[in-house]
Amino acid sequence: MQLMPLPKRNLQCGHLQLNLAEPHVMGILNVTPDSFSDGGQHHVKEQAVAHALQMMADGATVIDIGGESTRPGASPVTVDEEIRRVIPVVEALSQHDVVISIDTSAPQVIREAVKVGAQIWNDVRALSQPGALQTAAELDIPVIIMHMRGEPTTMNGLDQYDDVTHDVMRELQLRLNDALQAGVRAENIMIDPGFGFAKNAQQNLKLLQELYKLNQLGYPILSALSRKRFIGEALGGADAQQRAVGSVAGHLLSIQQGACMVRAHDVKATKDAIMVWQAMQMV
Ligand code: 7PJ
Repeated sequence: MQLMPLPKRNLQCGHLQLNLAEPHVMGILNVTPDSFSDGGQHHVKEQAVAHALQMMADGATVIDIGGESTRPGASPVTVDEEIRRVIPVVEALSQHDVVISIDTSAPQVIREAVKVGAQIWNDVRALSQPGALQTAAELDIPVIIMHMRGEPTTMNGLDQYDDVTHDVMRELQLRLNDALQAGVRAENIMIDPGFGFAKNAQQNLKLLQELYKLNQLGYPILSALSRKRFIGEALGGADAQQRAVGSVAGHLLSIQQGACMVRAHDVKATKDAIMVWQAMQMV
């Protein structure tokens, strides 16, 4: 495993810059009708935009827009449908002072989104779809490379690890190598352990406990465990709506270990926790 100094740098997102020396909240904006935690209530463009503006007021510096549900067993959507859901929202938000991230694996979707103002490619499939590596290199925008095994539909049986943190790092490194090889610039890369993707509850907790180890890979870390099942299990079986405080706790534990961005549904609570952590850091 390659050892590199901890990167604390700026992420250039189009005309906007994120200073990664301080933690950022990425607010989740689902524009899927079957979204597990929104119940599809933000499907309508106006509602989606209003929700994004509220998250910005609450402290989100990035809005992550997703038009494809990646929860286990979710039915796939066509690229056209994803574009139809996502683009109008990107167009509306691009008028505002916020970084727009697109949660997609489809090169066509990110290309269309960038044309209308999106700045970050958040790919849970780590640039594995046909044409994805080349598209990321060509667009020359920040990309989030997440660890997963298989597909959201098949990943649940793929949780055999010797040492989950070590294996996740090794498999992430392979995706990183491919990205760099294809011409993606290191300055544009963020990494994500992929909580809940081909991992059971114990493995997710182990990854959270050892998240600091991912700093060795040499890229800024995004932690995304908002309202996920393992948080609910740690809470003794809380359903998605009851997982906000547990998610804040998990995100703060991630930041304490070096994560510089957290992807959250509950932006205000997350931001408050980060502000307490920052106040402590200042002493
Ligand atoms: C993740 C994501 C994640 C990144 C989703 C959900 C499912 N993007 N998109 N990391 N999860 N980077 O929010 O539970 O863990 S969709």
